[in-house]
Amino acid sequence: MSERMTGAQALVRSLELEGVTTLFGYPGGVALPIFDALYDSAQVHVLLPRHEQAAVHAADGYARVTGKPGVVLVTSGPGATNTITGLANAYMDSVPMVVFTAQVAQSVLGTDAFQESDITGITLPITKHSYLVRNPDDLAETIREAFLIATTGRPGPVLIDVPVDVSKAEFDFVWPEHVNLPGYKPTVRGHIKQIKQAAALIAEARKPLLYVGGGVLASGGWKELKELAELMQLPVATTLMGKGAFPEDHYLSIGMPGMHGAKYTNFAITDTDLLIAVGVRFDDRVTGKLSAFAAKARVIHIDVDPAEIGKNKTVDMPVVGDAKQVLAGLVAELRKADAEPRTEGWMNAIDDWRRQFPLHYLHNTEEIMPEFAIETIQRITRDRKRVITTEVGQHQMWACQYIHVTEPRTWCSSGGLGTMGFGFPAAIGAQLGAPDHLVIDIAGDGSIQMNSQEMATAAINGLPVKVVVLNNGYLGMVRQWQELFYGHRYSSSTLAQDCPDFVKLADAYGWKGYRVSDPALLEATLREAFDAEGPAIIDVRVVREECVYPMVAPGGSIDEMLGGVPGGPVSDMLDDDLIKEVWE
Ligand SMILES: Cc1ncc(C[n+]2csc(CCOP(=O)(O)OP(=O)(O)O)c2C)c(N)n1
Repeated sequence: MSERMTGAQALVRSLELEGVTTLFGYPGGVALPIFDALYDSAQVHVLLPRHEQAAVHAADGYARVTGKPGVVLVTSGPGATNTITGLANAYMDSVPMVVFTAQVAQSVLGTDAFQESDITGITLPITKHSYLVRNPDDLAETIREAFLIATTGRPGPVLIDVPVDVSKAEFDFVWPEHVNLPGYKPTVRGHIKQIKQAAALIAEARKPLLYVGGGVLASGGWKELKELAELMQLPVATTLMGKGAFPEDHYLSIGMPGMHGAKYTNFAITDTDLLIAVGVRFDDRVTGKLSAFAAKARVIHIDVDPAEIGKNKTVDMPVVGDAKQVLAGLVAELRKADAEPRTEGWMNAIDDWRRQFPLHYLHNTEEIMPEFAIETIQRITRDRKRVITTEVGQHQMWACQYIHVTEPRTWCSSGGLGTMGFGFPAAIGAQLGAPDHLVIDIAGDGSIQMNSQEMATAAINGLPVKVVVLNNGYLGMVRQWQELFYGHRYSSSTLAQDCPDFVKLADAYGWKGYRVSDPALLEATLREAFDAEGPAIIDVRVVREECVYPMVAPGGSIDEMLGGVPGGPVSDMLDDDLIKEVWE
């Protein structure tokens, strides 16, 4: 049955029918008809951030913790262009999202009208799909398609550009019962022959290893992953995007591989005879020098996106399909074959490396070591329902190393794009999606300043997020590279620990603000802030020139790590010749 309404009302009705309850929106001229229609919605709650980039990151955080698509609405021109970093971030990390941009009227489209920008053109390479709606009759179907495309196969952001004449026009709204998208049929079920062959390889292998990424979380396949790992006693390395797909306190968990992975993780990958890659894309931050990555192994690659297979690494056994389904298929085949685990010796070897080369740092009773700060966060929150988000930089890598994620969808970090300024708005979105969780953004003093205006959003909306700033007065990761590879020439990487004064900033926004520089007071300060009722920021003054170790130099092979040997000052652990050789 049809109902007469405007395009803007139809858009809102379509969102309601898609089950949307939260929208991250920032208004402007040509978006006003849609915001006006939203004013009447009892279902869709609109969160007004202070910047459109933050709206998209918040929607991203919301999507990561809920598994539901994030929804954004912005105005044309600058509103639309401000979404670009957020879209690219979501695209790189395969996060489901539908972003509506309002557009100038079609009568002036292409004339450089006020606040016109070709947003579908600009975002073509960073969206899974995009639409320009030319007729109100197409709105509902477009929205249905967009939600389907965003959330199925390999998830990703879809953009819908809505000219103001379309949102103002009156027409007869009909909700399409079915969507038919010829040419869009993601392969969900893996090919049974390939699954059988992969299962046979797993049953035979002596040194198999699961290399697991965000695809497992996107597919909801964590239960099946655990079943497979336990059935065959397979060690599991989880990437930055895969954290939470397998409990990191499990005895089979061997942590994060790659540039700042533990030595034992990278040694295990270097020595494995069967790499079972699930929902990963062989990112260069993981593989280092590709020719040396798992060079002794046969490779099974399971991914829903066929374009990923063989993109970076030659694969022996591809399985295109949804990770959850393929993992379930592998478990079924291995059970049918009564396959027995054969990895005792292999796990012992990995445990030996784990004992010999644990993650470690030098303890300090005078000043707070950044690693100690993160270990403390881990220790005092591990039994709570929590979500950790991060910004980008050294603190992010230390968080990867020392935060042990045990529950799926409780970790949000910008993996592919590496976006400073992501973590705080993502925490706001995560808090909306998981209201009963303690949500903590682990930040650097550089990154937090990229979206600190959102302190207003959290305060006004009663979102009790906590921001822990590891304040080293530097763009620390840049400084680290300059220390190691540019002769300590700290060009444009020095900030000021006292500017801004984060405690005063907290006061300005109605937040609680804390500062701590004494290691003995760290735990109590964090506890007080985490237990405080509203949002809180903790300025943790840390040792300024600490480096993240171990480190694989860019382009180096992952078993040649700098630092990371226990005992003695870190500088003694670095092999200068190796740095030179790998870097040059
Ligand atoms: C938007 C953006 N700009 C620049 C960079 C490059 N970059 C990567 S890490 C980093 C420094 C981050 O500094 P901070 O947030 O203080 O964290 P720290 O490394 O000190 O822990 C920079 C500038 C980036 N990743 N994102």
